[in-house]
Amino acid sequence: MAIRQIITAPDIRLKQVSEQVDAVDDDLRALMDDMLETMYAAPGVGLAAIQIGISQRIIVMDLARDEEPPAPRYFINPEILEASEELVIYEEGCLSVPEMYDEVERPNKVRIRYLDYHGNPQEHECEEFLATCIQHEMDHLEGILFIDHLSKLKRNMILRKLQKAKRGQGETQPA
Ligand code: GNR
Ligand code: NI
Repeated sequence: MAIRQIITAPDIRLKQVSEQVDAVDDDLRALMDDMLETMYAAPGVGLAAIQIGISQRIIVMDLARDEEPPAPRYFINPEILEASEELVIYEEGCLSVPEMYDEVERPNKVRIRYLDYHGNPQEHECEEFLATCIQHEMDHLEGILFIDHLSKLKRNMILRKLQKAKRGQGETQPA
């Protein structure tokens, strides 16, 4: 297992639409193990493969509290089958938008279909924070960040701050 580097905005790689996974094999499971290790180290509650530069429709997540045993979840090729009309607001953050937080409104319940760690199809009804997280991660698969749900003014303010922070670190990632 290995910790991979997380890409931060602004970076054109985060805007890619990720590709469907066609085989859940040992190579893919090794990648998901690395993603989970990277997410735990960050620390974060979810990670999409594109955040480590891999443009495939893979998500890992763990919403267990600190005092609870780990509860890793893996979602491959996830699809939303149904979303509630009822919306809910959570304060979101993103490992690719470091140290920036803001409120985003999304459906409070989503029914999803996906392949699990073993490649078996699953259907699950997600609500509340799990529903928000899965939608946040599925946005990454479409090249969308939570800041894309904010006003243009707020988004540009955040992107300017992140760009400035990158210049300070002397980073040269594609904008
Ligand atoms: O660690 C994370 N916390 C979080 C908080 C509120 C809503 C979504 C998230 S996901 C984020 C990790 C991340 O960037 N996943 O893509
Ligand atoms: Ni994110």
